[in-house]
Amino acid sequence: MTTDAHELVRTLEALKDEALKALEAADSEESLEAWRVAYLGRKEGRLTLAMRSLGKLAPEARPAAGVAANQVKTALEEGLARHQQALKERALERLATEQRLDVTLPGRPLLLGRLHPTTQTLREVLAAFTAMGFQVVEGPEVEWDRYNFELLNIPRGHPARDMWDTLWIDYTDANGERPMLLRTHTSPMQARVMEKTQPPVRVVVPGKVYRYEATDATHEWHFHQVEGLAVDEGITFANLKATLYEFARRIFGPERRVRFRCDYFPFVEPGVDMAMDCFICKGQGTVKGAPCRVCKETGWIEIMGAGMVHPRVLEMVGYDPKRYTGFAFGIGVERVAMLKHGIDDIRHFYANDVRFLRQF
Ligand code: 2U9
Repeated sequence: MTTDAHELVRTLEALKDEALKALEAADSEESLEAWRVAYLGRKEGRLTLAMRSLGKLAPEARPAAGVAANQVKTALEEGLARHQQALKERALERLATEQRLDVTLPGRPLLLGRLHPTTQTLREVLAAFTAMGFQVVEGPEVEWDRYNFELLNIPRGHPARDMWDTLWIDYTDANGERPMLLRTHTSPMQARVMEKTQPPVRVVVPGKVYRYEATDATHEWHFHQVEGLAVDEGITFANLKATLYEFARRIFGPERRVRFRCDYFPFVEPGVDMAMDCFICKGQGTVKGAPCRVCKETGWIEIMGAGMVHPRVLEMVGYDPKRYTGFAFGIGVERVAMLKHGIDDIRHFYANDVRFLRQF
């Protein structure tokens, strides 16, 4: 061998000693990989660079130096494989001792979400009406005075406005008036539908409504309504009764009976309050001799308001009240859910307590 060849072999031997020593210190997958790149890396690995200089030796010196270089390479590769294997065995040992894994244990159940009770009831109510041919439409929660009140026959300054304690939006128009509000009922959307389309109209409008009032067990400052409207030629109070009777039976049981009594809403004439016989005491007022708490001994539960659309409301949206008649109704969704599930306080719906919510 030439002097150059001897020198290269010595360099290779020194590299081997250094590399194997460094290998002892590598005790993780990452450090083993860093070691492999440093010594055996295909581009910049130190052994790779050293082996490249074999080409610079005299041809007769190459075979012997080449053999030495290959031995070093084999030693490094075997060292690496040995350390990788040892690392794997150590990890397995740790699994078996420190973190015992019982693969026969049943899996942890996934926490499944569910629909809020208001949403469940809302969908049931809507399903009852869509089955009878009503279409579902939704409208804005921020409304104009015109749609929330004026087009519903509740002009400015009219005392009937006191029926709806209103949350006004802090916006003043050119006349110095505050015409923007949070809708107090979903009725404005029925007015919008009538303004845009000609009869026949059969819509139900679900959504959130707002009232400026103190909360207690039966009042919230926001709640959900489903309101409905049917306008066509020849619609009568009999259609109203049949539709709402069918609704009561679908939601509260096929044996339900209903009762209609006069009530006042500015947008209907006549207006009615619909009650159904109590589904707990079957209209008796008592359960096993004790007073029925659900209907407060009356045998009846008031469930919704309704009426024949006021001719002036039809006129204001451009319908001819001599040709068209209609009926409308309004239901409080939380009230229906409270009755169905025996919930005694409307505030539970908005408290976001999973102990309440997971019961439905
Ligand atoms: C138009 C015409 C008429 C909707 C109606 C009621 C009667 C009613 C209440 C029930 C419980 C609201 O949620 S509640 O507090 N609603 O009693 N709503 S008639 O009548 C309309 C609506 C729109 C254009």
